[in-house]
Amino acid sequence: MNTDPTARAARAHSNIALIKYWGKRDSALNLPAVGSISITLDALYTETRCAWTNAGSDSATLNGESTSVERISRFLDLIRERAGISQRAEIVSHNNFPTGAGLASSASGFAALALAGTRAAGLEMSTRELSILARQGSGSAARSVYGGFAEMQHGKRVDGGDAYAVELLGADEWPLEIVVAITTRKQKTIDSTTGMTDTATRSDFFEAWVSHADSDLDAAREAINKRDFHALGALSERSCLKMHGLMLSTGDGLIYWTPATVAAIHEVRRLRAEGMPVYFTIDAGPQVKALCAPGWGNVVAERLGAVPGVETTQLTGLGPAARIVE
Ligand code: 2P0
Repeated sequence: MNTDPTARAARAHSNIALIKYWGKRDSALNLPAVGSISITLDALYTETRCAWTNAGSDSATLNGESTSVERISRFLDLIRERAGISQRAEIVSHNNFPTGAGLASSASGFAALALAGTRAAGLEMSTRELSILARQGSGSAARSVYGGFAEMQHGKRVDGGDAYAVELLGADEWPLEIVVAITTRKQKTIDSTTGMTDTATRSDFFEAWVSHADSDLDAAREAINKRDFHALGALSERSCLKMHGLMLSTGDGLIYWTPATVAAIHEVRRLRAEGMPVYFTIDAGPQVKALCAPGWGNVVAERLGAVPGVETTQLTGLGPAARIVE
């Protein structure tokens, strides 16, 4: 039970984008250049406790180890400003999955922090306001405020007031299964923020990426509304490959894949050729996520687990919205 009125803990789940976000229209406000559509994952989450204290500075631990507070403090400033407080925060956070390895730990992390931090400061925000706040911590965090299927809107306003996510479907309305194939637990060397900021100025393909994004979103929304698994799967693979093409065309080339990533891609296509309803997607990291029609996760996990270089697989369904746990 929570006995401290200035402390709250929240749990938020990671998400994976099926239609990808890559690129910003405003770095200071963290406004995305393109919208995105994601699914929230049940098995992967962050739990974060925030206590506002009279300490001289913010402090944070992640999985029991002290961590840099620079980005966290900038985010906490937004909550302090909104709540009219000047206290510092003590943040204790746990990820139940590898951090910074292409599994969207910043999405679940900033969504959990946004909820715990605002509630501990006595703020009751609408889900939309929370999504706008979480976005300023990390673009993908705007989506982790919701469960099931969420769409992040790029918005048009310069102040970002219309750049928030909305829920498209609840988790139980289309119970897809996802197999996460982990190929390495190492942290990536180029974080997403740096990578996507580079892309806008150092890829010849950026304008083409942005100009096709809305039609991909329209098609994916339609596939979700119709529960058309093959249409959504094909759009997801294509969005993933277009994003990685964009990354490869950035400067010297942002290459997040390893040989095991490529082997897993081919295995997913082999499974599909055998008649299984499965498609892949990959974020800014080497892990492969296989999107499976309901009931197919176990067999896909077994086959992906046997791919050389795949360390382990994890099967998950769609998860719930961010929520207070203490
Ligand atoms: C996504 N990714 O849509 C894309 C696909 C990774 C690849 O959003 O700079 O950590 O904090 O807004 O949210 C990862 O980027 O980047 C991401 P910032 P974020 O899920």
